[in-house]
Amino acid sequence: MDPNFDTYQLAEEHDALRDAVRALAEKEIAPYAAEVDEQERYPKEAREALVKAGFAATHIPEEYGGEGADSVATCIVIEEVARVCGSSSLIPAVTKLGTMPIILAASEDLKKEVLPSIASGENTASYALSEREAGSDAAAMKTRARLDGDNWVLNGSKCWITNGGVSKWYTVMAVTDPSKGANGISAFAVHADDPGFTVGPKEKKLGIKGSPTVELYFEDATIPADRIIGEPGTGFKTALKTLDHTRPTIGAQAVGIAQGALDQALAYVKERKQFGKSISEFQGVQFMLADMAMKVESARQMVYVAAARAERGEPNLGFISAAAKCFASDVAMEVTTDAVQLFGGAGYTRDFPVERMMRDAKITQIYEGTNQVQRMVMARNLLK
Ligand code: COS
Repeated sequence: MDPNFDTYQLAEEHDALRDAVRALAEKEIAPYAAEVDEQERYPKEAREALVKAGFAATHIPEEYGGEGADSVATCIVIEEVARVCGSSSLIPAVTKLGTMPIILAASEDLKKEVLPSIASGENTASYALSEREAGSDAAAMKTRARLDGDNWVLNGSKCWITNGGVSKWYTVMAVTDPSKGANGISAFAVHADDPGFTVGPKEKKLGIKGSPTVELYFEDATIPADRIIGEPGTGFKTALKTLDHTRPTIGAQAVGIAQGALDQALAYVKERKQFGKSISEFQGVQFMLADMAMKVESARQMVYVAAARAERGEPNLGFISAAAKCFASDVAMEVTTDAVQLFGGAGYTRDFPVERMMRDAKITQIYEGTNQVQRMVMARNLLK
């Protein structure tokens, strides 16, 4: 056997991409991260910088004007932005989430209608699956869509819509045949200007405060018939297939937030002196740092494997995408909490970024499916 050790590593292009995104993130996104959080405002500087550099929606295929970057590359972009600002990393992450149903299942005409303006950075997209009474049990949704001549007419509401109000395009799942349960749900592309569609006020959140989270309302919202994504009744499967591709991106966001907190902690413990020496000389501190770095690296590897498998179009992505998201987000919560601990009292103040990172990490255990749902998905895959 002649093992080829070159195969289990990132491509040179991935390393170059990381360097480029890290440089941009540190120069053009990090300086605004605290302000974006404090003022709960959209990170417009990050959006502009990402668009200008071609990093806002790298996953869009070249035939629709995009970069055609592979899934690992898109994870690297999200990870490096998240390392300095969790809110800003949702620009590439949620745009992938909002457009993936279209990329996976829409007609060629609909792809051509939606994707180019996302690829250029002119527009972003959001994903609308959850409702107030249908969170983990997504198939229990109540929003209805009925065909009326040449139009679909939608009624109901969606909630927890990340970057809602900013996005121009929304992938919306709605019931078209209530007698068929999950197989009576269809997916639609809704535009912000469609009549009968409105956006509610922003939620007041613990973290990712720079990313608006809103409700969407559909009151006889009327869209052209050809804005259905795929065949009627396929919307729930498209929604779950989408999550198979995008849960690794939340894993990437979590890895980035954790790495950011670890880097801050490493710098701080070298500077901070107690008992007449740098606290980095204490073995208790060293063991914490080692554990933090070990967990971040494990999470990173799992995220890239999940993304690579999604990129190859492998079947049965359920286990690995859920595992990557779940593991990485649990790691992010642990590592950011430990980073605050290493900063001591200073870590609990907004003078340093680790308390923001700890607050931002929490959502990664909740959205794109709670980590309890991820464990359900993993267990179902193990037992089937
Ligand atoms: N890809 C494609 N199809 C899938 C799939 C996947 N990954 N997983 C399941 N399906 C299919 C099933 O095979 C089933 O189809 P058939 O009836 O034809 O066999 C259908 O989809 C429904 O699946 P299932 O019965 O497993 O659905 P449940 O209602 O039990 O829900 C969970 C499954 C809980 C996993 C799903 O509702 C979920 O992921 N919930 C969390 C939602 C979420 O992530 N929300 C966050 C929104 S984004 S911020």
